[in-house]
Amino acid sequence: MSDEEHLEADQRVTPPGQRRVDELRVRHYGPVPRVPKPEAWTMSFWGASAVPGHRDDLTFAQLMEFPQTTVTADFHCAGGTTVLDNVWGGVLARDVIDAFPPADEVEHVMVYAQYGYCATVRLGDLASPRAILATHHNGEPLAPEHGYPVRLVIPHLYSWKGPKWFRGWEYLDEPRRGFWEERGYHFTGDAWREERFSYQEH
Ligand SMILES: Nc1nc2c(c(=O)[nH]1)N[C@H]1C(S)=C(S)[C@@H](COP(=O)(O)O)O[C@H]1N2
Ligand SMILES: [Mo]
Repeated sequence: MSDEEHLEADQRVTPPGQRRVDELRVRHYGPVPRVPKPEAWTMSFWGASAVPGHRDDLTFAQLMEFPQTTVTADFHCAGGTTVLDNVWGGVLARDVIDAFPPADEVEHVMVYAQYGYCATVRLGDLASPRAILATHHNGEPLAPEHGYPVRLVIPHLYSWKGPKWFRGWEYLDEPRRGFWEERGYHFTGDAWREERFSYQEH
């Protein structure tokens, strides 16, 4: 539940430089994967794991066995649009981190989608209490173009940090830039600090 939901829309605070729109727009690079059977969808967790060299695989059905929850959150695209009060249903990313923990020194994670899209996130952002591997949006399963069967949402970061068609993550021992971070976008991407572009890092 977002803290501000009880306020009228015109009293709500949104991150600097954002304008409100009523609905999610479809925004992504490349094609929408065809997913005939979500049972066949797999996710992998590897890299600098707590158990060196360990790789974990999870099927969609196994992800569904984690505790299910909802997170109500505003959604901020770095292009400047915000959609208020999305209800995301799914599994908290921190529960998956607890099941497949990183090595102690890990600070960054590369999150992957189908077809190679990836985004860098700080482990602390991925483990934050409202970061969710979402299978549902406003009570319905995700539409194909919005990430079916599962996408990551980290509400306080710009939404490019949340891959649709989520395929897993890699714990990094050295920081590395993902798809947009390599193309001029900010390494950490906190919407409340307006961290849009890589030139702001210096
Ligand atoms: N796999 C994948 N996920 C992605 C992207 C992408 O290009 N590929 N774009 C990101 C960006 S920039 C935004 S704004 C949101 C858009 O989500 P929506 O299409 O559900 O509105 O998805 C994010 N996740
Ligand atoms: Mo975006």
